[in-house]
Amino acid sequence: MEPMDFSNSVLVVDDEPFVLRTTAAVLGRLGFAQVETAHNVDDAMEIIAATIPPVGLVLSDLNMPDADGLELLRRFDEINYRGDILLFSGEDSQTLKMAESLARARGLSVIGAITKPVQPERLLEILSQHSRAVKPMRRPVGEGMAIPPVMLETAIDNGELIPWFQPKIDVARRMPVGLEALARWPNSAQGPIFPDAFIPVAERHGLIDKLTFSLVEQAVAMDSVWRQQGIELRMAFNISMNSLQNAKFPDILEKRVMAAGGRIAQLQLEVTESQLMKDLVRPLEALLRLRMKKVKLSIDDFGTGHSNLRQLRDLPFDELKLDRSYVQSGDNGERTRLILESTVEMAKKLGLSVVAEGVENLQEWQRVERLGCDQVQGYFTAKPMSGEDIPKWISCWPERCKALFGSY
Ligand code: G
Ligand code: G
Ligand code: MN
Repeated sequence: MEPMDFSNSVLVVDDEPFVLRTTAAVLGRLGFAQVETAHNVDDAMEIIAATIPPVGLVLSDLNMPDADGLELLRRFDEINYRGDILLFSGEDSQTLKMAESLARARGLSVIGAITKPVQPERLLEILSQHSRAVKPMRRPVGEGMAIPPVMLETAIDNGELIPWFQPKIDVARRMPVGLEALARWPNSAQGPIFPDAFIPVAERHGLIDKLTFSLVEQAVAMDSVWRQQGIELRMAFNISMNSLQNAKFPDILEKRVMAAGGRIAQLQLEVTESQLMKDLVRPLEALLRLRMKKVKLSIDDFGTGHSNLRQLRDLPFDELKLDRSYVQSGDNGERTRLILESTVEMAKKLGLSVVAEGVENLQEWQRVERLGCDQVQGYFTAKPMSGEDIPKWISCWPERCKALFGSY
């Protein structure tokens, strides 16, 4: 087991001053150099944003007036907090367990949930069991790369950001039916930069429309050439929620697509579920307008946000893309399987086509096929590739398909 790193800050969140003082004292005795305290969620978030060394561990009470520990978990999720979390509460252990699973479901790193009062021995036991404990939190995505917005803008203007494509395969026919365009910046001054780093910068600095339109124009131009060669695949683009805040976005997009020689009705647009649920009213106008232009709409990364299918029923979507965390958690047992089964079943009843993302092997393919997924997108069938490689990939597919599936 790795030695514990006590050089990061620790934060204790509790509304009771006495608990704060005693817990902080215990942590100090355990060897933490810097112990911060917050008596509510807002203060906690400020401390996390401002403290150096970064907060690598948060101990939080579940029950607080106003915003409680569950709210804290939601806000951690929003900022992508990557440090460890230890929950404590006067609640019964069942409630604590459920809070723990909620935090895990949000992708947070929970190292334990204990009942109050917090015993020093119990705390030490948990901390020493976790070699991951007390590591620095990940910086907000993109910030670590420190991409200056002017550099990104110049790169977009110079066409350095290009679309790559990942095929979507129809499960029943085992044929490619679509391509998802994924932004790539292969030759920046610092080498290749991935979308996780530059998309947030583009969103923060008002460059996301410019980026999207540039990719759409390039991809649509390639698509027209492919169509002349008889390759007809629906092209999908990821659309930021920022773009959909603007009711004019659909019209501008349509003009750009036409200028590049394509038709907007041939496109599919993907909106990430977790972004979607934040503010439904404004984007709804843009989404409806897109639908009236016969664009196909997808909910991306389904299962990472907190919507349910009933909320989605009234939104104008055609397709649901199951997040790869569901698709890949194959042997996670009965409950995951049940959730998956009923999600797919309900989605289909609502008339949505279901795409399984992140299928990496034949076993996962078979599983999502049994579930009734309509399409698959994943490394098993194809990794994202450059536009130049697409025609060749298409022509090799029948051969490759035989090799992949064998006698299955
Ligand atoms: O290939 P992958 O690493 O390409 O993409 C990482 C993430 O970046 C995915 O969540 C994907 O949706 C997002 N992404 C990729 N290209 C674009 C794009 O052109 N626009 C937006 N908004 N997101 C993109
Ligand atoms: O837009 P979305 O968030 O769905 O972006 C798709 C992301 O998933 C891209 O980053 C793409 O490179 C990645 N991806 C596609 N197929 C697979 C796969 O089979 N396994 C893994 N790990 N990632 C995948
Ligand atoms: Mn996508």
